[in-house]
Amino acid sequence: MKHIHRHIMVLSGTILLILFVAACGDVSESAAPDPGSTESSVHESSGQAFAETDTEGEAEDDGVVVIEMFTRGGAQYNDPIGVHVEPGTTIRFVNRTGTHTATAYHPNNRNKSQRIPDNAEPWDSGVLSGRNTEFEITLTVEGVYDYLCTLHEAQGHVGRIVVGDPNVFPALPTGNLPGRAPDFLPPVGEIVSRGVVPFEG
Ligand SMILES: [Cu+2]
Repeated sequence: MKHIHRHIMVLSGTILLILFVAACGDVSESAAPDPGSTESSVHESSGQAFAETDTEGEAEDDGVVVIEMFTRGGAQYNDPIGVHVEPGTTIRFVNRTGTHTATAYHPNNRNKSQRIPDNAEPWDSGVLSGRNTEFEITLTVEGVYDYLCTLHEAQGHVGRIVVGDPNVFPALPTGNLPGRAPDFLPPVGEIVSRGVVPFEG
């Protein structure tokens, strides 16, 4: 019994250490983006400490919302697949497995049809191939944003972000999207009521 107790003590010490390291990694990570504009940047995360954090779309301490990108079980997807955030929120795409992009539906990006608010800056992460490679955007214009992975759009690797009031720029019909893309954009009502819509396959 005594032995088990000691084991638990050691274990919780280890967990505390991991949490501490993760927290420190976070602080150094969060060079705050200019809240007044839509900005993009790509940078490599420093590594293993970050891998311990799994935020599943919930806001971190610094208010950043994390969307993870996966190739797993023959599927390519983001988790969460839908989020509702306040204007000015920074979204951090983190590539966990496989090779992906996070790309706004916009004519600037491979002549895709526009599916983000009129005054919003389109973004394109470019190819994220390293594990834990990150890309951040800060979204200030209210409305519904649809984005895709340029490598796996037809397989349904797409996502939706609702910023503030969805009625400012409502969701567009999905009928013209290729392949399985329409199947993986959650309804705006579900995103707003749940806040975060996890990927469910
Ligand atoms: Cu992809």
